[in-house]
Amino acid sequence: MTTITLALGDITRESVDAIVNAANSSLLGGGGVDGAIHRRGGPAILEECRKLRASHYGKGLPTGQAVATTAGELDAQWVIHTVGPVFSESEDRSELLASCYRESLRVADELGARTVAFPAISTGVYRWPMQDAARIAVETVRSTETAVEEVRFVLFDERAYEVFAAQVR
Ligand code: AR6
Repeated sequence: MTTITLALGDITRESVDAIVNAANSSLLGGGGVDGAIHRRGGPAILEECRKLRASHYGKGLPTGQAVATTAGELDAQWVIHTVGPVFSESEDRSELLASCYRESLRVADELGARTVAFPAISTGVYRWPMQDAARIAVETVRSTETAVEEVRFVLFDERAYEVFAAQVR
């Protein structure tokens, strides 16, 4: 049974087994959550991302997939990098966003992670409307079979927190 909890603030301050990163296919860093995780986690994470690029993802990590690295100096054992879809008005990419949550939990299970913190994937640079993103996130976690005991959604501002809180209630 997975419990969903919510937190307000910076995901890089969380103490969990695994922190999920809203990355891009390059796996080589960026802005938003991705930038914050690499800044606070230190160079070990980027180093492992580079190795993963070279060994497995020459063309980049495909959208909707997830892969783990060390968490460097973060208070976690692993960072699970997943690539959310860019929001589109003309094409329904919900399945790809759901896949990010499912695949991240699958990787968490492989690692043996019991507590996992997620940001609101795709709701920043990738422009996914918060309410729809929250619905997909919560529905997907609730319908995924996993040994993860706690999924903690870490929301960066109060509005996002309220939107997720309304979904969880
Ligand atoms: N802790 C928790 N949430 C955060 C933090 C933080 N430290 N910083 C931002 N957010 P985004 P995306 C929220 O843009 O939309 C990067 O450049 C933010 O308010 O980080 O999936 C990558 O390299 C928003 O609600 O990720 C990709 O190129 C949510 O996290 C691209 O952005 C996601 O915003 C991915 O875009």
